[in-house]
Amino acid sequence: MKKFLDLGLQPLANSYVLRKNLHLKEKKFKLILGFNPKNYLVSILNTVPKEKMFNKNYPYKSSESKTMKTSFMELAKKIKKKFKPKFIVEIGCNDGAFINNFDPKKIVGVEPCKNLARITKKKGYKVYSEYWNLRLSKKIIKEKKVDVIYSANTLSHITNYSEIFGAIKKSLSKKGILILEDPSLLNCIKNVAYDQFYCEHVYVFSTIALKNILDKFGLEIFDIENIITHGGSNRYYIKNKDNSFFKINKSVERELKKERKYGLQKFSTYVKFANKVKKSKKQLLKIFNKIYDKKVIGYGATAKSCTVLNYCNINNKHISFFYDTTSFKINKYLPGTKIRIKKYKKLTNKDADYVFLGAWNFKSEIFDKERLYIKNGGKFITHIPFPRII
Ligand code: DWN
Repeated sequence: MKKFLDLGLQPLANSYVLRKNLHLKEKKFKLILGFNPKNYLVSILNTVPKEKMFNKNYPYKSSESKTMKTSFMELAKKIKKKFKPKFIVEIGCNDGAFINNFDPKKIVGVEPCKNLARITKKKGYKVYSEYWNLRLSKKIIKEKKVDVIYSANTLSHITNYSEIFGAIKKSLSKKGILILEDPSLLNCIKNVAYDQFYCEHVYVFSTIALKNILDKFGLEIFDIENIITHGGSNRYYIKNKDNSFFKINKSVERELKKERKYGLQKFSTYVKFANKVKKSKKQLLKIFNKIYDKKVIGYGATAKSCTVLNYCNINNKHISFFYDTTSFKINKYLPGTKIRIKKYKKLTNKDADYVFLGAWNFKSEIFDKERLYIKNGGKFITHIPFPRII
């Protein structure tokens, strides 16, 4: 593994701190990014045990954003029309934002975070509150194999990818497919979105690396969609190599070409990226220092914010508080930086002169919601694709 970027000592991104624990020392780990010259996979070097991150206190809920709900709804329609599955499994079903577009008789979820599994179960769905692995997959396919396995923003969180893909391969029916959706490395590198890396994101996949990994399991990508979620993601349609029901679409070669042209197979691309990240840090700090006497708040206490703020040494002296809609985060404090999270209220110009966009990936949705604040001269700070005031 060749190292290319050191993002410093970081706390666990989704471990929001309770007020009573503010005096305690947080556990931190070294966030270093590396490139595997053999299969071109980009990953973090020090992984954290899954039980420390994905447990009954996991605070992130997919249903908090209209963008995500719409994206899931549209995909569900497409799956029903195009693939007509009799049995679907969602790995990482979170609070049911995708699953609830289906008949509960046709779909089951896998969600190790018990607080989220409980929410999805309450909606009437069967959920295995366990980590996805070979043992669980055997239990699920006891009666029938799976026509569609769907997983959004989850597989890149699982350290042992051999077990994931091995279990998926064995679970698919003859016509069965895997639909995998994750932030695209190409967009991440182009947008200098270094905050896509934190303890939970073990990998950010490129198509080139994913293809190399899948190859080892006799799996192949047969279609790719570029989608807008999470700052630009790829939705990969994957099948067993001996499944001849689906032809390989031109989109696959097109995506590979785009990535090769940008140089995602070369280490030098990541060295350039690391230099841009260092410059981005300086520029963001410059902005915060320039407006040190203004009222600044944050919007969207994301896991991504944890990386940016801790890496750039921005804390509760720079940002008074964050607004967030997620019940599990409210009245807690951002890890490391100890910035308080308050229950979301529509922005007013009395609230803040500047608003740091933690959830930059939902910029359109947020700007639409905060039209009045913007119309009255309110400003946002973003670091994507480069630090600036908008
Ligand atoms: O992969 C992951 C992604 C999918 O979700 C996880 N590892 C953890 C999490 O990452 P994140 O926290 O960076 O994700 P989001 O989706 O960018 O988080 C958005 C946050 O902003 C949520 O806490 C909800 C909040 N929000 C808000 O307060 N008002 C979001 C919107 C759209 C809003 O209008």
